[in-house]
Amino acid sequence: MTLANDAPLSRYRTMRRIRTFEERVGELFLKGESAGSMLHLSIGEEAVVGLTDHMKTGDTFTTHHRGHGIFLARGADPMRMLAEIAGREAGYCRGKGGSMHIADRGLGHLGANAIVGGGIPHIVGAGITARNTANQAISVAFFGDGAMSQGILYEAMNMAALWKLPVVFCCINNQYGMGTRVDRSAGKQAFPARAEAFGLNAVRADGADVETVHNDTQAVMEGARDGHPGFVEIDAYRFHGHARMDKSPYRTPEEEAAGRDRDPLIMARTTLDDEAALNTIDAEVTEEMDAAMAGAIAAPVPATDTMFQDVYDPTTPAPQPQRARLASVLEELN
Ligand SMILES: Cc1ncc(C[n+]2csc(CCOP(=O)(O)OP(=O)(O)O)c2C)c(N)n1
Ligand SMILES: [Mg+2]
Repeated sequence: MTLANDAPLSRYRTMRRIRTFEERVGELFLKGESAGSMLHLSIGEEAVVGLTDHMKTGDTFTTHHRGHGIFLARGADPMRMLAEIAGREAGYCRGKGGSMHIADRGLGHLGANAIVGGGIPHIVGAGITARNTANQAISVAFFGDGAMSQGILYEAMNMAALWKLPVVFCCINNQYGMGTRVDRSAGKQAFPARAEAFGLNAVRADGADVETVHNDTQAVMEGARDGHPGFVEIDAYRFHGHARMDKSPYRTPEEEAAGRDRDPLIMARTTLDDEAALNTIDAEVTEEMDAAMAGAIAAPVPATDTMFQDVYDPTTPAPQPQRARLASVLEELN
């Protein structure tokens, strides 16, 4: 294998890890092992790896509610992620954050956020820190097309441009915000032009092809490191429903088939054209994710007397009404 081919193959592996991980998340729910049903799968959006491959150790990021794949691409341990989603003590937030509030400062993950657009302003703060400490880090906010209609995005882009912050706003446009197609929520879909109007470098990349995403986002990512904030739109398709319970009755089978035809994994397989190497990667990833799944399911849940730890700031008064209520429920059960 040539060196030049290593990076695309490694990007394929990361995309395969995301795809298989998300399939296991779905299985976790079916087995009744997930903590809740609001699980948002990023299947179809794996080509974001083309952008995350421009990030380095020390860079920070925030994600929206559909951020499992991004965190995996930034080095997350799939067992600890599945444990978090399953509400186990071994999870990244000791099982108390779950899929939509996962965070890990060590890996630069400043937090997933269930509020549409909620994680966007945080990167302005992270960008100020990076600029003031001159640590060469960039901060990236990942969000969906739904956040393109949130006012906070425009305040954040303006401040980033004004203060020349090393940040990138990355919109993963999967064509839907819950059941609303993007052309019914955006007056005009020229999203990069909106960012350019604020003074950002901006680009739209084809999310069906991870190598195109990688090439087309390079200048914006490098520009951000030099203090010129950027905006990237990755054009993708949400393969499944909004969350586990959504069967997408608002989409036609024809539309879904056409959307799933733009599969970044199939595109990468075709481009790489190395059946044996790709099949080996697939088998290794299956083994890795099966082990992660088994480890997460076997992990213990947090002890009930730690229920409020990590949830409330230790300096705030204890939440007595909830504690008392919980104690009485537990007493009844015992
Ligand atoms: C401020 C706010 N409004 C509404 C919701 C309910 N909500 C949850 S996800 C979602 C759709 C988000 O769509 P998008 O930003 O495109 O992300 P996607 O789910 O497609 O990844 C909505 C409206 C919310 N969580 N926050
Ligand atoms: Mg969307």
